[in-house]
Amino acid sequence: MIVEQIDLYHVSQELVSPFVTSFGHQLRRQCLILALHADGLTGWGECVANSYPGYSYETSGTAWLILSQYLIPAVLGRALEEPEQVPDWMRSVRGHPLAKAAIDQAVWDITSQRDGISFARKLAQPYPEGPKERVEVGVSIGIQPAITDTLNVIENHLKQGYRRIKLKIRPGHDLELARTARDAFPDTPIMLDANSAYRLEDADVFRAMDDLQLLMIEQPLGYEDIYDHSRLRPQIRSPLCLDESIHSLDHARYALAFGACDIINIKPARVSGWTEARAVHDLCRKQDVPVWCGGMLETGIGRAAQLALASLPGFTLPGDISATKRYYREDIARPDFELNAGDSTINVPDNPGLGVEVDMTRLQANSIRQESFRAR
Ligand code: OSB
Ligand code: MG
Repeated sequence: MIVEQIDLYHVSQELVSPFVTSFGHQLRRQCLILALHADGLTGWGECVANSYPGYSYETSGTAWLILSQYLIPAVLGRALEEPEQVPDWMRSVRGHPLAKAAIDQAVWDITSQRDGISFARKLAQPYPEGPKERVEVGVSIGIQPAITDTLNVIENHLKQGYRRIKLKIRPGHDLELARTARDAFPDTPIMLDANSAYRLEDADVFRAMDDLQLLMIEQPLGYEDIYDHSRLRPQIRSPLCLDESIHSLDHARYALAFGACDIINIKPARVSGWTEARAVHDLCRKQDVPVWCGGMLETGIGRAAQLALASLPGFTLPGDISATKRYYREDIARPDFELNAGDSTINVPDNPGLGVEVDMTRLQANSIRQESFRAR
């Protein structure tokens, strides 16, 4: 199939509740939605870069520039057979994994539609067991005004059926929060995510959490660091998980070789897409390192693709993939994803491609910029 046209939409949506992390407050969420057209089919991708470069150096604005000037021209007019070809088409562009992942997702979607199978089935083709039908998920809770507010939010989500709780921390809002949450919910799997807010010299804070039975501590140190994490890890008993530091299969290899982590959070966008994410999964699986699928407050388009990734056999820990209603009142894709309350899982779509339908009216209504690019 020849890639004929790509449409870009810059979307801004209101979140159901503000999301506060060590790197900032978010009331609205921006992203880019990409539609790739070939042979009468449309593949969809989501670029999860937001308005502020707090998690990554990329923003929706830089991603628009990199996509429109470099990545889209590198893809338009080309003969697409399998999605595994596409990372090579984009390789001459350094960095910008979140921009690349939008194209990568769209080519996985369109080729699985062409093959008449779900994104998950196509991605899981190398594994004899195939994709899981439903995946375990948890909820990621932002920093609240007071610890008592956090306790209420946890309770509320446990009532909705979520079984694994992730709490965002930052210096000064960490040990007491973790202790109080552990005391209030003694049997709940609880983990913490620092989003790179600490330095190695802060190891005492994490050592003081050794007796809290935390599921893991995610990304305490620098967003590009691997070495200091390898020095922190032997000083603490909680399992250490890397998010921000893993930008590619090579970074995952370095982190495991250095002993920098026990667990990896795989966000497909952070590693340029699903082909690379699957390779990170394969590496970790070979070395018995558990992985889980992270989230970036995705719309239904991104969420469907997260579920496809999390359906692979090495994803043994609950992902940051919550029900649509936890993020958006009215999403741009249908149907909404819902939690199976009995076992804290979400079903993996099994119809061809992503298995969601984009609501064009809502997409247009939520877009602040839109442009189409055609092959010459
Ligand atoms: O660090 O995992 C993170 C959201 C935006 C940016 C970074 C992170 C997150 C989350 C939310 O934790 C996960 C989700 O529910 O999508
Ligand atoms: Mg994280």
